[in-house]
Amino acid sequence: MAKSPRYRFCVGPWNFSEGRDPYGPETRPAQSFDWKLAALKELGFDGMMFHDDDAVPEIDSKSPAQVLKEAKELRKRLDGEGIKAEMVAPRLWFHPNTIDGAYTSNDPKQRRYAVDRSKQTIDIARVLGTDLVVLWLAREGTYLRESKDGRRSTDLLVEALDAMLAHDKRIRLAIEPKPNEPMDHAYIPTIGHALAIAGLAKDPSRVGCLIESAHAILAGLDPADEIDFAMAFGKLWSLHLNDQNGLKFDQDKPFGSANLRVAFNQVRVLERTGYGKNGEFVCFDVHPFRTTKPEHALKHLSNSRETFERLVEKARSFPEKAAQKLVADRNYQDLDQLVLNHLMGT
Ligand code: GLO
Ligand code: MG
Repeated sequence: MAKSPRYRFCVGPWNFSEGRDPYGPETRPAQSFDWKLAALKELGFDGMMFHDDDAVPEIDSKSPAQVLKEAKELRKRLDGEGIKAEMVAPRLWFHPNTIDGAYTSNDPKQRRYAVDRSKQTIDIARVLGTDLVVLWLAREGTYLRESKDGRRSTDLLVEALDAMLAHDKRIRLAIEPKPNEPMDHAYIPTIGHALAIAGLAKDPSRVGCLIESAHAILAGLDPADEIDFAMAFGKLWSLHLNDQNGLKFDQDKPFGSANLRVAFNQVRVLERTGYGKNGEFVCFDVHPFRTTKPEHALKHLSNSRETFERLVEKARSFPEKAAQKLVADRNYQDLDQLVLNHLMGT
């Protein structure tokens, strides 16, 4: 397999999932954190992503001091294993206080809960040795348009960003947009929205973004273009590669599984724009197919990485000169076939 020394790989504990969906229970047994950490090492990955309650389980029942103590213990474990914590994300979509949204809830007490929990996430990130906090704004949107005021919600989101930025002068916030699911419509559906709202924050230089392939596809966009756009702003601080077959629920398929060419173009722009050169990780936000047997439950991760590495090879060996000639001649017909032939290996 190709070696891609520039890239560092990572996944989150939730990517070792058990197959539950809204219509049926788990199809594989749950594994412990230790098992997941060992698996990640065995796969040769370099980092792990954390929700706040992945880092400190049952976080809501613990005192701030206890939370920090457990975070410190985790840091020790990770250092001992040579695994970096890539980011920490506040899980603002499980707790009863987030039922009507978090930062944009109509209830001021619930909004306070969301901001306080996010500040604690920042404290955990600091202990784990990362300056990156990811905000997947899961419930910041509406089930029905009339239930919230979009302008006010934008102001509330900016207020929340400012509160987090003020809490720690070094922390960077990466917004992970997604247009739908679990909401009907989300307030920050695309990278354009994420970078625009970053501009309203008190310190825009510390608000950037994270692109997930499936989320871009769900917005009807090309993930490669989203990557190029974010890189033009110097704001792509993390990446969730996966795949998605059209406008359905969020499928989190293995990278390249649904559309190899779309995957190729993502890798091509990463290569072209130098993603990873400042230490950014390539994360796979993928899940096993529900039918997957326990003994195959790591394949979605190793396969995603294999596809990525092979596409890096394809990007590096792309017949650039021949392609440029066809571009100059406006011969997009043959350019199309050149790409297909290259991918098919002929
Ligand atoms: C779901 C998101 C989710 C986030 C994770 C980190 O659609 O992709 O997996 O990436 O919670 O914030
Ligand atoms: Mg994601």
